[in-house]
Amino acid sequence: MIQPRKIVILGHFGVGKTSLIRQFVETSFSEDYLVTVGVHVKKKDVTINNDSVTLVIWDIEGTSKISETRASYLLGSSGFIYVYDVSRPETYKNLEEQVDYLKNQFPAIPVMIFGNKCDKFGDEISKSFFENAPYNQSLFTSAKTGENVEEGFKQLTIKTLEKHES
Ligand SMILES: Nc1nc2c(ncn2[C@@H]2O[C@H](COP(=O)(O)OP(=O)(O)OP(=O)(O)O)[C@@H](O)[C@H]2O)c(=O)[nH]1
Ligand SMILES: [Mg+2]
Repeated sequence: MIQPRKIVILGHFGVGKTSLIRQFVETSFSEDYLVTVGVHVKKKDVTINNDSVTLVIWDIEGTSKISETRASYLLGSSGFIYVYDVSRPETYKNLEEQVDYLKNQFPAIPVMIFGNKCDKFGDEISKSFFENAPYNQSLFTSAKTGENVEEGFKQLTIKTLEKHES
């Protein structure tokens, strides 16, 4: 039996945390913005190499600083997803600092960075800008089209399995 994995989705307000989870768990998307207050927890089983792993996904309210997040939301996590919105610079201006904070506080826990709303890439928002440091570790996702959403959650699940095995 593989232990369930607690995954916490972090990032500024409105970057698409709830939408990414909805796309991943229910394969649906809505243009409406309903601010998350507090925390919502959803579960989904993923299959990795014929093994089923239950993800317990914590959808928390947006915050510009992780240090202001309640400690109880983060405790006991197996993985973190830090989400920014490629169309809103204020959501990635402090990205490095936020990811460093997580890595310092939780050195053993894998972190994935999602550059979300990648369906908006085009003339005004250029993908190549994000492919340069410090954003080059991001996976570009779209909760709207579903691009890389399942893939991203699966990559993180694999990382959590590697950590537990070592
Ligand atoms: N075009 C586009 N819009 C998106 C995408 N993801 C989310 N949105 C829209 O962005 C808005 C905010 O989405 P949410 O998922 O509620 O954002 P959130 O990060 O959960 O927000 P908080 O709970 O307030 O922190 C909504 O209007 C969504 O429809 C995406 O990938 N592409
Ligand atoms: Mg939300």
